[in-house]
Amino acid sequence: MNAFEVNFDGIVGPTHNYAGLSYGNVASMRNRRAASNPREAALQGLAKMKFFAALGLKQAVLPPHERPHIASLRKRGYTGSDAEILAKVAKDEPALLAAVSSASAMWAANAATVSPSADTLDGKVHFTPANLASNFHRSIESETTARLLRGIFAEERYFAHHPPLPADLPDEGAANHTRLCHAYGGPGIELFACGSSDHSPTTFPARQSFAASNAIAQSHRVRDSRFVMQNPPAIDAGAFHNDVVAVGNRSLLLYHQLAWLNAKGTIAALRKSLPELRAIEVKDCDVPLADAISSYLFNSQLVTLPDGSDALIAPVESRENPRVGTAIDSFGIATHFVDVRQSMRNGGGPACLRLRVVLTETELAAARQSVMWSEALYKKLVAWVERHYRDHLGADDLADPRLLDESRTALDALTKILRLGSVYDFQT
Ligand code: SUG
Repeated sequence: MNAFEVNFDGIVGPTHNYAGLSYGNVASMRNRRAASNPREAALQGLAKMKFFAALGLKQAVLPPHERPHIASLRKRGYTGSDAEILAKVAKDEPALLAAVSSASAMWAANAATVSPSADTLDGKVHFTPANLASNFHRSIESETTARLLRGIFAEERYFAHHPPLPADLPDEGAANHTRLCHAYGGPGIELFACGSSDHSPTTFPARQSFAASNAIAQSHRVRDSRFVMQNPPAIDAGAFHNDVVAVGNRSLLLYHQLAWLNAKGTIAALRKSLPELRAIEVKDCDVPLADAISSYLFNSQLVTLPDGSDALIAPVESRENPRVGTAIDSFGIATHFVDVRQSMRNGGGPACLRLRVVLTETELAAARQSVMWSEALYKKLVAWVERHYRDHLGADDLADPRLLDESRTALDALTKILRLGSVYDFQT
């Protein structure tokens, strides 16, 4: 059956800011309290999607989440009107306000793990929203993500939705999940990268647990799942997700030499099932981990163009690093560069911004069409961003009650553009 990879990109939300919330994510830590530009961030994301669609790739959008998330504050004991709650949390717990204001849902690679129907025993596409339990500001995404995915992929004949895993099984979604296959519509091997219980990083935490990856592989009824352990020194260098040190698409796998424990054994085993596997190892002497992480080379999107050729969509930062540039030249893959600098400053590159969903033609037709990309939708979204988004946000602005109103007005308008119905807490 003919199948496609559809990239669902998270639209950057109106409260995009730099709060230094992610321990182990070096860009997030470094840019703490820098001023952000939400308008530019959202437009950069939309420009990337437009570029993808122009390459002939299938593109779709996921809306931002409601932020600041007053419902999370109420769960933590705050009472009164929304404006009163905002004033109180700004005074008593500014770090909590920053956490409930993060636009981190833009990084849709962390929204869920998706297993295409060709990989699963029941022939359905399976979804598990990530619990993102390692960071509070991210953990509050899973409920809305679950609601959105159920709304977009509603047809029970084709789609199976699982609840997020319990918090003691930390799960970061597709950022640690790579599907390798001969053709999108044929059976795939699902490779899960996770922290090793025997070898812990010394500085930063491993965010993905083996127990979580294993639970997902089981509940999705994946025919062929494999597990590879993240290399603790890579996590300590800032590879908080696997997609910071590896990327794969169909039978092409690009990975850093220090990404995994036992990379060689893993590749050899994969090759037994997928003989045409082309695994490109980038040596640490050519691109040291620090350069891989600062340039986000591996956070490129590796895609198959309509003519069957491969293309790499890399962040502009990787062009600016000579060692990385030389490595890219050696791959022999057509490479395009995109500017998502606003997101990059929080540790989110091109690949972080999208959730890959492989769908057959029938499944694609059964999904909600109003979130699928078109030139008309692009124009509407640009006008919407220009109308509702600020071009400057500092840490103190998060306490501004007008920002809450502006964000809600913007999201209310967006649900109409995307014809999503009421998906936010403030709408119910
Ligand atoms: O979870 N940054 C995100 C970046 C996620 C990148 N995603 C992938 N690699 N797939 C994170 O660390 C920073 C927010 C702040 O500091 O304001 C943040 O959440």
